[in-house]
Amino acid sequence: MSFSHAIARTPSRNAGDGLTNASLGVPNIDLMLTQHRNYLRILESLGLQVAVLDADEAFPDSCFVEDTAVVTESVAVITRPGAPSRRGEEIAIEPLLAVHRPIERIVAPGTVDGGDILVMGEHVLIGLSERTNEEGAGQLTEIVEATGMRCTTLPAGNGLHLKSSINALGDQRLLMTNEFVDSPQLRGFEKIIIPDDETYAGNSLIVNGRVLVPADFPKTRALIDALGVETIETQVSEFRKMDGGLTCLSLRL
Ligand code: CIR
Repeated sequence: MSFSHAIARTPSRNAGDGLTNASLGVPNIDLMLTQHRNYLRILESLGLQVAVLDADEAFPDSCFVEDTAVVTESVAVITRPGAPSRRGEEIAIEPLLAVHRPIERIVAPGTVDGGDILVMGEHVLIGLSERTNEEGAGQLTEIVEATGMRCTTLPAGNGLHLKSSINALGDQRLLMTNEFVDSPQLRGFEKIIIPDDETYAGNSLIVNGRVLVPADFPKTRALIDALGVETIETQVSEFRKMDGGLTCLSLRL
């Protein structure tokens, strides 16, 4: 899938009040804003037109826009985020998506976080996690399969979301942490396994043929480089403190 647009949201000054299990300390908001600007510049350099929503202090996690929607070639599904404190973030996102795609939505009691959904070619992987429940996965499957795509549901693993640990490096190739190596649902995919001391780099992001890799994970970067795929390294340390990273900071379409 090649992308022409992205949607992002500036981190709010109270981003440190968001949800996290990371135990990496309080984020430095000025540094976070710099890292966010650098990230957006990279997306622009890859040919994407980026729409950036203003910060919203009512939602300290709202820079992690990826969780508010699932976008395929033919539909945008507005999610019902699994964390109650994040419900409502999707309201500002919907009009930006409606310009590009027909809108569908996940409804109660379903919950889905976009971070659990990996769209690769005609196939969508849906991770079941504390944020994405069976009901939400079922609703999403029905919506997406009605457009001719195929969905596979699997446990999201040890990360916050499925994409904390697994991301695409092409339509048939997955970058993943070791815990998924024997997943029956992932048979048939080429698997690039991240070293155990670099699991955070599972949250790398392919955009228009290049792979954004978080800074400070040289072994993962070298693995991807060795495939002949160009990597771009960028620092997201302050987002990591809030359990976020490269995929969460944008919706690509
Ligand atoms: C949360 O816990 O919801 C946020 N602090 C982090 C969300 C990260 N989103 C993502 O990986 N897609």
